[in-house]
Amino acid sequence: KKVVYSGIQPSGLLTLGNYIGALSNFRELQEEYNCLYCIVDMHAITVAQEPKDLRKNTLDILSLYLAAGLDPEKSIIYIQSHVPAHAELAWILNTITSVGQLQRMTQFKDKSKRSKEVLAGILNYPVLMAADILLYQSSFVPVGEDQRQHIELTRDIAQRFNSRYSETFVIPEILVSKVGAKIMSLQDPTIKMSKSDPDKNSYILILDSEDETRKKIKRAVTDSIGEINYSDDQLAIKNLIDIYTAFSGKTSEEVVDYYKDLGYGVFKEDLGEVVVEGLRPIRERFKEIRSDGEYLEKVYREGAEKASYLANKTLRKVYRKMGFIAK
Ligand code: AQP
Repeated sequence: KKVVYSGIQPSGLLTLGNYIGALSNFRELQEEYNCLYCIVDMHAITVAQEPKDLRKNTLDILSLYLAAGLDPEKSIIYIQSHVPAHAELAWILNTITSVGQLQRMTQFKDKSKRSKEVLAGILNYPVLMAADILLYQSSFVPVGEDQRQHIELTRDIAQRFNSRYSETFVIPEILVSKVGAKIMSLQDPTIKMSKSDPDKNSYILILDSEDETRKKIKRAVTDSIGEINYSDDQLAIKNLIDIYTAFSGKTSEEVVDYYKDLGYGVFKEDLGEVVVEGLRPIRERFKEIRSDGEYLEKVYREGAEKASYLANKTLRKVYRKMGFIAK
């Protein structure tokens, strides 16, 4: 079976964008592939984290993984910092990665623009991501469209290593969802929905209350055209249709056909219900799972053990090929 790898940062709770673009696809992949789903705490610290929040967020994301149907019997679910091989391989890959290429990454440019001081961790973020993926000989990486550039870089780094030291890494491919690979802000449809957006109305969190969810959808910006179309001239409506599609399984044509002349009010009202219904099972399971600390610990311990075994195998191979003396 081929390997699927993905991770989510425990940097604040997950948005509808994270859910539609990434998490909602994870469950199905478990049937066909050997999947590893990581909580990437070492990535999260590339922006300042309050230690107690990081601790809480990490267990929240783990619980959300489980609530969304990830099964520790089928997949390896673990916390990045529990497997030191990630940091070790990242160091190695840093030695074959060009600074210029890292500086051209859109995420680096955006994030460094927003911060007073540009830290090396933000620049090297994609190298750690490459290490995550390459350690497990992953073939597919289900992530949102915003991560495409980082996957390209991972491929470059892997190819560079392979050609210098002989075939070592599988060259991974991005796997983007058919709909909703990029969910946009509810307040500005030209930027992606992001949990670090200062405007809370711009995103819906998976763990928002049902009321909040409905309200945020009601408050979402639209336009003055007044007709429902799936078009780049109506980005806000297009985004809402994508969200509707992701939760209902209907196509965008079906949604447009049905709502075309019903007006934005009716559409938003129904969309609120579709999202609330869609998230309800996860929200309910989350509460149960999150309160069972013993179970969570069992899951992440076992996950770390399985992941370490695979990661160390690759790391030993890498060290040997580079000329390090085995101990
Ligand atoms: N708006 C989005 N639409 C579709 N997919 C998205 N993803 C993120 N935003 C969207 C996907 O979610 C996965 C996990 O993301 P992450 O937490 O590792 O990092 P992120 O992309 O930095 O998420 P945010 O919400 O934008 O966080 P901040 O605000 O901290 O930067 C990835 O697969 C990502 O593609």
